[in-house]
Amino acid sequence: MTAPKYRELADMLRKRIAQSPIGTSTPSERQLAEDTGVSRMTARRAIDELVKEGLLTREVGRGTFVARPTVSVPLQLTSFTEDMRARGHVPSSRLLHLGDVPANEQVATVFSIEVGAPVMLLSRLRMADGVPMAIERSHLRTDVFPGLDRYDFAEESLYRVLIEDYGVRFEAGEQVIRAGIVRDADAESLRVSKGAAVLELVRVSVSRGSVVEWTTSTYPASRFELSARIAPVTVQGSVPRSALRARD
Ligand code: 16G
Repeated sequence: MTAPKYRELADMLRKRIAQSPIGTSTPSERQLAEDTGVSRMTARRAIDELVKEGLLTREVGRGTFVARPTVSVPLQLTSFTEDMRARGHVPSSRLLHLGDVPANEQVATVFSIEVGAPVMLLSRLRMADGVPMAIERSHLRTDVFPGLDRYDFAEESLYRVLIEDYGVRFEAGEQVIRAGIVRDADAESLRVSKGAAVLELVRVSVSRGSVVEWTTSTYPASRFELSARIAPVTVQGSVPRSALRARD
């Protein structure tokens, strides 16, 4: 079965939007219908869909524009679930992978374990109100958190599980933010075109002096902004610098 016309049109527009700066004006329904040979109703549905996803914004009497980022990611040790709820969005996830992988050199250095030792890899597509927001790849110590694979992380918050079920007390974290290009394999899930710009947030978090989590979160750059609360606090962590710089 082929996708309805308005979906195809929305996909096409989504790709354009991914490459357009915030505030770029988009063609009107009439213009779009003329340009692409679809009915005005189809053009309207496609635009409606993108407005609903927060990619476009309608301004009465002015037109439709590439929206400002709808979600701002705070630079704090909070979870995706909390961040989204705090902003009035309903968080959800699609599980992409959950299982042990052998630690490569990078992972081994981050966790101070032997190369080849099993570590849990949890990969999820994170969504807000059903709209893809990020792909998160989390590495966790299998020996410190045995049985993590019994959880349904499509439903569960990783931080809730770690804190409540495994007694983790996050005491420090470090995060590096870098610009990148979306991996081909991630483009479709994130609903961006291949080659689109992304922001990668690499987080290492520490509990009781040990690194417990190493997560890379990949956000489409066109939809996000980052905000940091500036506080006069010095966090003393023991995070290996290489962990934050390397790519997984
Ligand atoms: C946030 C964290 C990520 C953590 C996840 C847990 C950033 C950049 N990253 O996305 O490191 O694994 O929350 O989310 O903020 P959860 O508890 O909702 O599963």
